[in-house]
Amino acid sequence: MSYKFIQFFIEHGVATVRFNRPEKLNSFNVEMLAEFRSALAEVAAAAGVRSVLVTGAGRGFCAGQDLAERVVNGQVAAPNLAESLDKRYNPIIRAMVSLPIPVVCAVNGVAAGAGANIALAGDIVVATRSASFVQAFCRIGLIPDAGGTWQLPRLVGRSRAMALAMLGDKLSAEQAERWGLIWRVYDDENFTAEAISLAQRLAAQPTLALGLIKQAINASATHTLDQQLDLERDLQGKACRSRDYREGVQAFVEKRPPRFNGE
Ligand code: LHQ
Repeated sequence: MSYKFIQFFIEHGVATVRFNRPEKLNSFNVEMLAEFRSALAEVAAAAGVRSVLVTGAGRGFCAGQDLAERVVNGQVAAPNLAESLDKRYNPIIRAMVSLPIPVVCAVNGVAAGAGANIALAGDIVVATRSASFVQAFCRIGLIPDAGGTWQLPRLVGRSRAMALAMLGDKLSAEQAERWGLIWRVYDDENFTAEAISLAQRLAAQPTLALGLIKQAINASATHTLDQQLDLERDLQGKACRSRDYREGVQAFVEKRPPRFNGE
């Protein structure tokens, strides 16, 4: 499929989605949401894709919902945002989380509203030093959506989650890294190269095991220790039957780097 508001390409096992409405800080219109969802479906169906890189063109990552779309003839139209979440945003979050390969969100600039929470749905989130995160929802009378109320307290604890959501202040990438909201900040001049290299490194890892790691860590959010021990037993039972497990151990005893093929 060809896309108008995102760029999508697969190279060396990495599928890249770049939001591409830079003049609107990559805010989501209906078409762009549909395109992002379709690209994620392409990734899920493609053979040989072993990691995903989600980033933005220009000075923003994504400013959330395109608010201009909500205004008709100068008036804010009576919206059904519940339907918009059900049909558009929630399937995207579910698709990102259920992909059995790592998703890197490379936050190249401001990430606001649903744009911030789509970033946080990534498995590894990195940001350029000048980037920022804004739970902008309360500024316009909304609540954090796209998984924000689930992610924030788990990532930074209740007190910080509450203040971020209720005040809607900009959080710098550096503070986000210090708080554990994201994995790492890179300097602006190295950012693109570092993000690509991270996605490529993940694509060369034992993909099947990485998918099982993702499943286990995500499940832990709602599991007891007993349930998690059972899940680890079941998933390790799968991991040890993979070709990459045999290769990993073989390479270790032969004192050479492993050559994982993802199977
Ligand atoms: C924008 C936007 C934008 C349109 C910047 N829309 N044009 C909502 C409803 C439906 C269902 C589900 O859930 C949601 C979820 C949401 O995402 S609600 C939250 C929506 N997002 C926001 O409230 C953020 C609005 N944007 C901002 O607060 C600022 O633009 C930030 C803090 C992101 C960046 O500030 P600046 O760096 O000062 O940039 P700017 O404000 O000058 O924006 C640059 C351009 O981008 C500007 O256009 P213009 O033609 O004047 O140059 C903005 O109008 C446009 N833009 N965000 N969401």
